[in-house]
Amino acid sequence: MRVIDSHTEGEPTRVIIEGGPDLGAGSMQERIARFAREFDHVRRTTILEPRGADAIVGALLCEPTRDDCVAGVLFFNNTGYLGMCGHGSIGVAVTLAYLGKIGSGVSKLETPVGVVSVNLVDENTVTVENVPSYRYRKDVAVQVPDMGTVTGDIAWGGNWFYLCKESPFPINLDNERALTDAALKVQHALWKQGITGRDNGEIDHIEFFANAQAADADSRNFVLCPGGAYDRSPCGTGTSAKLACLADDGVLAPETDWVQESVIGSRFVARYALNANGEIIPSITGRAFICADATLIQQKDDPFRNGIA
Ligand code: PYC
Repeated sequence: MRVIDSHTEGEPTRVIIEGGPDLGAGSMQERIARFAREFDHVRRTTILEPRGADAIVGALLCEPTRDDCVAGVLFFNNTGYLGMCGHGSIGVAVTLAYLGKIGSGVSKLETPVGVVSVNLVDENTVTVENVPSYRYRKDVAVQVPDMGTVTGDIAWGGNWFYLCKESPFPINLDNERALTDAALKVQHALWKQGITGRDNGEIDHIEFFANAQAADADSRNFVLCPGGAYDRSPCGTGTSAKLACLADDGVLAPETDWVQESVIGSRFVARYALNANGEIIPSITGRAFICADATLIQQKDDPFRNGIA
């Protein structure tokens, strides 16, 4: 398989551009279900060691079903599949530009949770206009072993998030292990106590927030992804979920910048518009850089050709 690796504000994306599975011509939801059912070994080969790493989000490009989209995109990670991925969409846009498949300006991508647009501002800078995002429940308490009662909001930004206004530890890389362990405990407690998003959607991303470190940023976050890795970027879908909460609380007006710092100090500039139905449409701007243009090889006798599961 030929892959292009990039990172978006530190968070890696690996786009399969040749040799990936043919998932047929169904809807994006049907194709991602087929990917999971019949080709999960491709996900594992692409993301897991010895060829990958836990933090990588993979993207498989396919033919879109809609004429107004340049590509269909299916995102996956070390544990399964994602409906949408903000940093990944920025990585896909920069990859398509690197391959000469898109130029500056707006292009649309079809994902399993809807159409997102990517505006290539320059070869590295992209603004993603995400799917409608909303807060589902505010101030939901969960009992967490060793942490007591934790309170957070449940919001959708293309994935389901539980957003805690307070962080159990200062958000910096020295505390990465402690933050990861705490977020894993919250994630498991939500699962155990049957707390879900709308339609029983599994809440698989956890966010802790704290004050920003840079004077010109609004907030700093730590984001736990479904497979236990933390997001090196401020998380595009997570920042969309945050915007939905801020909008619902009436503390961020439409078309106002919100600068979200990540645990490594990288940043997204985010804002939202209201569509005709009064829904929040987040826009996330960040930068991605190409790191590798590579071929993944599987030799037939390699016992780990499908990854170390
Ligand atoms: O940027 O939306 C995002 C994302 C989700 C998981 C990792 N990054």
